[in-house]
Amino acid sequence: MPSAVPSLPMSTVATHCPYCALQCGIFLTPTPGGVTISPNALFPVNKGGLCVKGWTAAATLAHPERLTEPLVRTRGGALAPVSWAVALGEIAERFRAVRASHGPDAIGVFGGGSLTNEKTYLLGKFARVALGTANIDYNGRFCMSSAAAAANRALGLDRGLPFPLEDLPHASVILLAGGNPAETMPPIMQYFEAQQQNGGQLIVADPRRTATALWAGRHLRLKPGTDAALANGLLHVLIRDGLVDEPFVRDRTEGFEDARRTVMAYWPERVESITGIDEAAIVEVAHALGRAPRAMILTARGPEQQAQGVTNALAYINVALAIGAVGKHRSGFGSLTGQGNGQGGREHGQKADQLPGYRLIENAADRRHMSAVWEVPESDIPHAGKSAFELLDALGSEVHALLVMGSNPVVSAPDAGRVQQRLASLDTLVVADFFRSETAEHADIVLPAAQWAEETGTMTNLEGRVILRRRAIAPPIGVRTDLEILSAIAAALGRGRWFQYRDEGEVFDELRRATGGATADYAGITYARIEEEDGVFWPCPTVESSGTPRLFADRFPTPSGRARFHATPHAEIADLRDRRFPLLLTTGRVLAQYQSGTQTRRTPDLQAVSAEPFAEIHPVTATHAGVADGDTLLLTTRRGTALFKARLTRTIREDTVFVPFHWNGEQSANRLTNAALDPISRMPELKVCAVRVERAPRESVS
Ligand SMILES: Nc1nc2c(c(=O)[nH]1)N[C@H]1C(S)=C(S)[C@@H](COP(=O)(O)OP(=O)(O)OC[C@H]3O[C@@H](n4cnc5c(=O)[nH]c(N)nc54)[C@H](O)[C@@H]3O)O[C@H]1N2
Ligand SMILES: Nc1nc2c(c(=O)[nH]1)N[C@H]1C(S)=C(S)[C@@H](COP(=O)(O)OP(=O)(O)OC[C@H]3O[C@@H](n4cnc5c(=O)[nH]c(N)nc54)[C@H](O)[C@@H]3O)O[C@H]1N2
Ligand code: SF4
Ligand SMILES: [Mo]
Repeated sequence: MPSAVPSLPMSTVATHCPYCALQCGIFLTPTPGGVTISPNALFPVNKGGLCVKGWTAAATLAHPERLTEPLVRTRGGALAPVSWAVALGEIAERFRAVRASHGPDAIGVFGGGSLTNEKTYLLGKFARVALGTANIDYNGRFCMSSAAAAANRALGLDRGLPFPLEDLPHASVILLAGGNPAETMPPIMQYFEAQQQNGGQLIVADPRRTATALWAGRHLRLKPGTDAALANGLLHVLIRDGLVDEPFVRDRTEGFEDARRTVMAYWPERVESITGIDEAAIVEVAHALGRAPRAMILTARGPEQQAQGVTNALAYINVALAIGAVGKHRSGFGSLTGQGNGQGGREHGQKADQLPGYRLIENAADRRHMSAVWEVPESDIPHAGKSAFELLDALGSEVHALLVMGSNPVVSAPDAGRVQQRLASLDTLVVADFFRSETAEHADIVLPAAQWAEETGTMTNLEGRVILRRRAIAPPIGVRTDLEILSAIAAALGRGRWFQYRDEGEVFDELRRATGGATADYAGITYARIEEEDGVFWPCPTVESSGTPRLFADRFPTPSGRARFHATPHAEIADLRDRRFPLLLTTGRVLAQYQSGTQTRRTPDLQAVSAEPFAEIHPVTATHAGVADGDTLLLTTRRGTALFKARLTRTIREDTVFVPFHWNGEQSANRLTNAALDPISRMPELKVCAVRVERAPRESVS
């Protein structure tokens, strides 16, 4: 059905890749068969670089499996096409019924970090103003909520990188903890390459010698779940050897005593026994950081996706503060955001405890501001609701209807077997997506949504740079944008008055008003400015402001103006090993697949590279388990089982097995993972649990 994408008589459009947080600049040229993609060499972030996902992103637009009609589940149990009027009527009727019998909080909303800022904003407004529910959250809880919570506590502000990527090449030493950007955002490697060419050192802490670790001058192959111990060990050595930046600690921080007392017990020998990293290496890395004129510490999902994710991130921040790196030019602490709009996605109100611009839903002044912007009484704005996993876990008990927009939790949520059961116990599941994702397959109503190239909207990349995606082609006939979908459901519920927008720009203008004066202030950002200036960094309070590429130079936005050290004792992982589950399982990504795979498993060129998941296992461990390279492995955890092809490699620790999470069914990593949550961020422990590995019995290998 190539005609599914009628191309408009438009010329080449400068826009951005639909996938990760780098938001590489691309050119889209409409052609009779669809569109062609080429890199935008002038865009300052990717500078002409693209990864294989960006190059192939057009494949999802004219895809034969593209949803083009709403679907409603029939009495017979199948999903059948219906008109928009029928689908919207059905949603309104079912939502009203749930509300009548269980109250407004019984309708949940689950969003995602791939949604534009406009969608994120409108989804938050839709939940509070159209549905009146407290229960809205999003997949970013599973992504970097730990880093966000840590940055807020320690630095007073959460912006993934508080400096632009152009600072990286000037850092003398970079410690990258638990990130594999050579596969997860390849064009960023040009910055690390330039850093090394300038004589800088890159140190990677990862249980696997990844493609990124191969680039690094030094690789710390730590045991999964031990980052806080490593960071505490580094701080211990910095203090012991007189490498703390005392003027910085005195003038710009508080709470150093809390950190000092904690790390006293983390002498290198003990840290070696916890982390598996050589005592000498710990001392050398501490010295390298402490002596570097410009040091950076970057974290990614490795340390963050743990039940002690906030502690891990705070422990790394302690080190960055102790050496005086934070707020210093071309130095600092940052977390690499992941999803296309992982940054903006958490700023504009799809988190259970937040209103747009990082306003807090429990703060009276913030509520008053939003009541004025939304033109609703302040008392009508709900209070804080449940966080992502808690929301999913309440399905069928407290929450009876759910709208999912921009996530595929059947594949991506921890302990996915349990999540699947919960979804099945709902009265009503509504999913808006481009494809019949695994979650859409469980839905009662599926709504066909427009994709990135078919609509306009802003995204905020990993640097805090707000960029603009321009519509290049029309959506297939029958498909609506998410903004249109939300407005239409609101109208069907009798709340249309609050959702009248001419176009995306009008939603953005309301977002600017909503965030004016808030922490993540977008008031001065306009579509025109973004295009003229290659993006604008928030906070940007006025149209005269040039935006803020670098934060924390003079003060920290904490009550005292100082950054805060924390006590960060290392804890055991939540799901401990024993004789039955003797190994550690960790999970992550591969280059040619994206997230739950809805888009990339439908892209033939990517399937050609990575059609199937695998389990990385050390040859010594494989021998113990009696498995050979290429065997089908049965992985069992306390939650479930899954099958993966064995990939024997000496790049992984002997006690650790790695699997990617992009697949479903028997190949689902998340049937194995542990939903133990971080007490502060509510982040699940996706990065570590106990596992048993054996060769799959014959009958399960079909
Ligand atoms: N190709 C591709 N690119 C993507 C994505 C994708 O799905 N596919 N997703 C995007 C998104 S949303 C995100 S969040 C980013 C994620 O980007 P990354 O954080 O780079 O990706 P991950 O593979 O999840 O995890 C990084 C590394 O953490 C290591 N690790 C595991 N356990 C630990 C531990 O306990 N401590 C430490 N220090 N390291 C550990 C893993 O071995 C892995 O190499 O990627 C983005 N880019
Ligand atoms: N085991 C394990 N699990 C993990 C992780 C891990 O490292 N290990 N990482 C976690 C992380 S970091 C993340 S970010 C999550 C991501 O996991 P998910 O939340 O599942 O994210 P996606 O797979 O991107 O899901 C997006 C879905 O929404 C659709 N979609 C994309 N854009 C839009 C849009 O604009 N509108 C609409 N209506 N639909 C859209 C896509 O087609 C897809 O079906 O997974 C988490 N799960
Ligand atoms: S690095 Fe990220 S933004 Fe760039 S092309 Fe690849 S997926 Fe797209
Ligand atoms: Mo993510």
